[in-house]
Amino acid sequence: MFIDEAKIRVKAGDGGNGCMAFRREKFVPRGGPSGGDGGKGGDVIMESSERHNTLIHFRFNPEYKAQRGRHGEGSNKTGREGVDVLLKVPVGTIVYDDETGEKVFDFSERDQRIVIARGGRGGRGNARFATSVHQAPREHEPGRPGEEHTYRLELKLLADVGLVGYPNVGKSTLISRISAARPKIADYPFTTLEPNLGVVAVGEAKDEVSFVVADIPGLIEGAHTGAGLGTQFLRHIERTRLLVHRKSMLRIRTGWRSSNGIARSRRSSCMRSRLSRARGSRN
Ligand SMILES: Nc1nc2c(ncn2[C@@H]2O[C@H](COP(=O)(O)OP(=O)(O)OP(=O)(O)O)[C@@H](O)[C@H]2O)c(=O)[nH]1
Ligand SMILES: [Mg+2]
Repeated sequence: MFIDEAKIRVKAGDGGNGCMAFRREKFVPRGGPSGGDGGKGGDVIMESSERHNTLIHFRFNPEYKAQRGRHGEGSNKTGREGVDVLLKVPVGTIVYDDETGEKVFDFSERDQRIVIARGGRGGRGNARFATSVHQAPREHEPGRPGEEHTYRLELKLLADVGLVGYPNVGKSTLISRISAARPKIADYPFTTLEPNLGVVAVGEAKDEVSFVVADIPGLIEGAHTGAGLGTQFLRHIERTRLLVHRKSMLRIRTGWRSSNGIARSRRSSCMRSRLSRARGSRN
């Protein structure tokens, strides 16, 4: 299943509280303040990775919480920092703040890393408040809360060339011939339900150049109003440098409705059932 949209809630760890303590030891009278600071809460970090192709793991698991920092302890012991949470996203993912709609980051290369929720700072323990004129401070701070956000993730495949055209014109056939991609090819419309990527290498091994081609589901008249599989897949070819529009000569001669020699009634019932299945798998 190809999932190209997801919504996630993230919560960074809260900071640990600062501690209030005084040193108490035999032969050390008035040992002084010794409350340690709280530890910092864990961050939620997002990193782009080439090993991931879809956002499906976020669809099934949309909430992430980093560990809180531990509280400070006596004997000037600082609390341990909370462990960070690392979320991997495919290259081409765009992160939007769900509340404001603002674009937060665009992962266009691999191994890019951002902090999407910052952990809270630990509170200071009472040892930090000691001064020459205030030698037994009882002040200590609570830890700060970690940031909490809801993000909308959108995946746009990064391809150099986009293949567009009516259903069944041979877009998938073309990508299967010029690259190692093996999409499903069949003699009926809407064979392709999710985008396919193929890498095309041109030239001799030494000065070989390669580019990525994207094959998307077919578009029909009225796609902008939801006909066929709609236009939601167009975002995958939004960033391409070139669009290749495939046309079927057969279709020009006979008209799209009676193309490929399939009887109109059989073809349209086959198309309807495929469309309803495709819509079902999308929801
Ligand atoms: N005659 C002829 N048939 C072709 C050519 N290219 C593809 N076909 C046939 O056309 C049919 C549809 O090919 P696909 O590659 O599945 O078409 P598509 O555009 O990807 O279709 P959708 O994914 O449904 O949008 C298949 O039966 C192919 O064998 C061509 O250049 N000439
Ligand atoms: Mg296809």
